[in-house]
Amino acid sequence: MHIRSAEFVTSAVKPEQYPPADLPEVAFLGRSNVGKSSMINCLVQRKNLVKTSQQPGKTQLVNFFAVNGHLRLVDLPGFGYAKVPKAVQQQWGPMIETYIENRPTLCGLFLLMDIRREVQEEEGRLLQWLMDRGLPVRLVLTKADKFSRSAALGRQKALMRQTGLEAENLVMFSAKTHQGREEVWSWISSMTGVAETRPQKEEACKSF
Ligand SMILES: Nc1nc2c(ncn2[C@@H]2O[C@H](COP(=O)(O)OP(=O)(O)O)[C@@H](O)[C@H]2O)c(=O)[nH]1
Ligand SMILES: [Mg+2]
Repeated sequence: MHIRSAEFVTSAVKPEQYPPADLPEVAFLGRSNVGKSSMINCLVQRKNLVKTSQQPGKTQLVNFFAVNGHLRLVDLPGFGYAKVPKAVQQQWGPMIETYIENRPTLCGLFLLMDIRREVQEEEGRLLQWLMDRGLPVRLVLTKADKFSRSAALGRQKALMRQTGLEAENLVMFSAKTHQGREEVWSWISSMTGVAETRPQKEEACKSF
């Protein structure tokens, strides 16, 4: 995907604060520290559009980013970080659930999992719940650069067994090497119906 523009739109905790439902959206979710913000930055080729953190559990809002003025990427709050106070943790489930159940423009979801970890019970339940909603869901195995290619393929097979997903519903991703970037964009295009938009001749000339 050729990125002509990528911008932060808004942060929300409840539907009244969401942007107007006028563009197709795809959402990213997963445990804190799994690499959601890094993945979005990699997709839009920006270092810091989304703040990444060594300190997990910072993103507690639904964050909307517009790409090329045609679609939005939605960074959902990370779950499962024990150091965050219980009261805050308890808001996350409903925040995610409210967005997923009430957003008419939501076209598909990416559930991120660290390729080095086993599927946790909460991830298994979440995956089932998402699939029960009939939304397209893809599993992204993040930080694939932590393994050699053959070890990563071994992990992919193990995670397919654990989740019952087929190979075409999984992708290995690395924000570091950009592995999986094109594949994820082609999924986003087919989920949203927003095809690759090439720069206009005029725009292409501007860079000279
Ligand atoms: N090696 C490696 N580290 C990554 C990758 N993606 C994220 N990280 C690191 O994992 C940590 C958490 O990343 P972040 O994107 O903030 O995760 P989030 O909490 O899910 O948004 C940061 O220290 C990142 O630098 C990746 O593809 N490869
Ligand atoms: Mg984040």
